Amino acid sequence: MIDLHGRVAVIFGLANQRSIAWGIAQQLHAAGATLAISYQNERMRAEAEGLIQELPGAEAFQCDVSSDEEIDRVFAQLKERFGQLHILVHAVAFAPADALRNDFLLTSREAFRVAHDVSVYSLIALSRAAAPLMTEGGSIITLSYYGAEKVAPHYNVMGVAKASLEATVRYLAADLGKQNVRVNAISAGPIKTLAARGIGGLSEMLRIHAERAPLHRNTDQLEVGATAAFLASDLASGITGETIYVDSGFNIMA
Ligand code: 0WE
Repeated sequence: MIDLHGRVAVIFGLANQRSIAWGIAQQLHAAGATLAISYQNERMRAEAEGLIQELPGAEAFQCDVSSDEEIDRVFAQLKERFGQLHILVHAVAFAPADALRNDFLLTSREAFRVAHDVSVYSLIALSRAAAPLMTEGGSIITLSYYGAEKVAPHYNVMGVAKASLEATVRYLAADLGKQNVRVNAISAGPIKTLAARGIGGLSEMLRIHAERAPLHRNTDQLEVGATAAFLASDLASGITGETIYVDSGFNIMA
């Protein structure tokens, strides 16, 4: 069993019970980590706080990662409350719905900007804010998707943003290695989350995924959470800058 007792983790991206952030929170909690969990805004507050209360000792924070001021404020709160930090989880992505419906060719400058700001730049900003608190070394974990590598229908500008995110993981890993902070991505198979719900044809995607994947099933949030717990732990002390697939093996198939 992975042991994260005495480690403080902050998780960004909790929306509801289906969130990958929630699967990760449950597994880090089971491993004994002290949790701070952040949700985006007032609208998400009631649902997020209800869930966070289910994990004894976990504390709720509000932060919209597209705001530098809100990031500064939440890390000041984390410093005050915990003093130091060991684990940062970034489970945040957004692109305007239009950009995921129309041809990629039609991607607007604004949709490109928003997708990269929310889904990629936020990892840089959060890592910079977290690094000074990671005085005993640390582990930064983000979420990617196969559409970063291969063209996934309708994933469009998100695929380009995830490619940028995976490159960002490597550049951050190179910078932060000197303070023993590791940075990795988990590339999860498709999962029915709030972010995926809006998309047409998700059920068919899940079916095809389960059919073609070596394990002949879909991936769930707790499996992603288990890999996050591993990456957060000393068992992964030699792994940084990597993208690890947790997708029932789908990505290896021709
Ligand atoms: O990364 C994701 C979710 C990305 C996402 C989804 C939405 C839908 C609603 C980002 N922004 C938005 N904005 C919205 O307005 N996934 C890996 C899940 C996902 O999203 C897809 C997928 C899959 C899989 C979008 C199109 C095609 C496949």
